[in-house]
Amino acid sequence: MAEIDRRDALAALAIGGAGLTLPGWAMPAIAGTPRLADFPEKRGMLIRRQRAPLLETPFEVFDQGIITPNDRFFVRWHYDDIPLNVDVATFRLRVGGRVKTPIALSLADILKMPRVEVTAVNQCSGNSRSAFSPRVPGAQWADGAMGNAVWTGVRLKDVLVRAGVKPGAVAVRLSGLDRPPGEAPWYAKSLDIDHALGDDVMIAFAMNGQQLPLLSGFPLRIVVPGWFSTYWVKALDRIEVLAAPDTGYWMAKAYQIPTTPRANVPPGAHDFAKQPISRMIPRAFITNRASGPAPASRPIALRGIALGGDSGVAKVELSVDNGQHWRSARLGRDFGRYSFRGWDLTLPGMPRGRHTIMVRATNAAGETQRPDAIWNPSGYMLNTIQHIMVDAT
Ligand SMILES: Nc1nc2c(c(=O)[nH]1)N[C@H]1C(S)=C(S)[C@@H](COP(=O)(O)O)O[C@H]1N2
Ligand SMILES: [Mo]
Repeated sequence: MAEIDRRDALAALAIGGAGLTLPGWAMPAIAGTPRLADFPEKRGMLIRRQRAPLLETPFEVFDQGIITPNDRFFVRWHYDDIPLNVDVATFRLRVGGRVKTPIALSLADILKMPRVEVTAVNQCSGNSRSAFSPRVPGAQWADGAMGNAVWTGVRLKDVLVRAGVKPGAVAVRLSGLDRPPGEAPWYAKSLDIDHALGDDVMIAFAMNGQQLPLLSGFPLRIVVPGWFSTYWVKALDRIEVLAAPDTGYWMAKAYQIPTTPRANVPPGAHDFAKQPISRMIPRAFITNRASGPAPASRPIALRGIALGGDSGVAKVELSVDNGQHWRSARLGRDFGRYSFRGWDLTLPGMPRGRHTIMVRATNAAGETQRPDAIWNPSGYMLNTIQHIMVDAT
């Protein structure tokens, strides 16, 4: 069969590349309209919405390892019409706009380019939105609209250089194979030209050493380490170099945050200076226990994960006295500044009664977390200190 031949050709190319042995490009397909039973690439997810899919990672997955497995990785699409199959032989990534030569790259072309790899957290801007009080509209995510993976691909910069960026370019717009209903605007996000031409931004074709699941953006997705996932455009097939800032809906209207520290405004406020959401800020979580009873006077072993945002995790600390004193946790292996970092700490036994255990992360730039609530009308960027309650009996 022709399909199999094409697959083999691509597999050979993939295996010939340095470092990664990608087990060939298979042509994935999800039959028909995704429904509960039709997410074959994922398992055990919290289904927040069927169409367009919003699938949350159950929190216990984060206690099982620093890397989030592909089949447990959260999924978020804005529009119903998402790619349900992709022909790996005819697929092209087009680069146009303010370039010397518009180009169309096949997957085989991309597999021949120099590869880069990064371990990075992909976190939705609205992760933990269900903790906003008063409640705000949007997906009521708990803390599982995030995940950490090893991403392999090519630099966006290298693809842009192939097309040749012309003077006067100010931004790069990225969009994918999903389609809006009617006249709604295509899902498209832009990065400033300097950011796009930097070393970090990647066009990934592999996630944890495997091709991307369709739901996670097969065959190519943008990875913007340290930035919220709204910029991590999935099923990327179009790159457009712009000579003026992107005034499209998804940059100028959606995903706006207050310019205040921690994007925090008084509950109910709508009239404030805004800017597009961008970099992430530190967060820490306890993963091995939830609120509940514990024997009094017995040590409590705790472990969890932290993320630094756009710089690495420098320390994770816990407090049992409402933040008056903090004790440093031991940090786990360092997978780089954009990755989750594991931590653990055994707290001394506590007297009978109710105790609050707080955990906070501080990043290498000295940014940390605060205990007070955050509010903004879209429910973005929550990083309030997390806590659990322990009833020592
Ligand atoms: N093409 C496309 N890319 C997209 C989106 C989308 O709707 N379409 N949603 C973005 C948002 S808001 C998030 S949170 C992430 C989710 O990535 P994931 O599904 O791999 O978890 O994809 C981003 N990339
Ligand atoms: Mo998102």
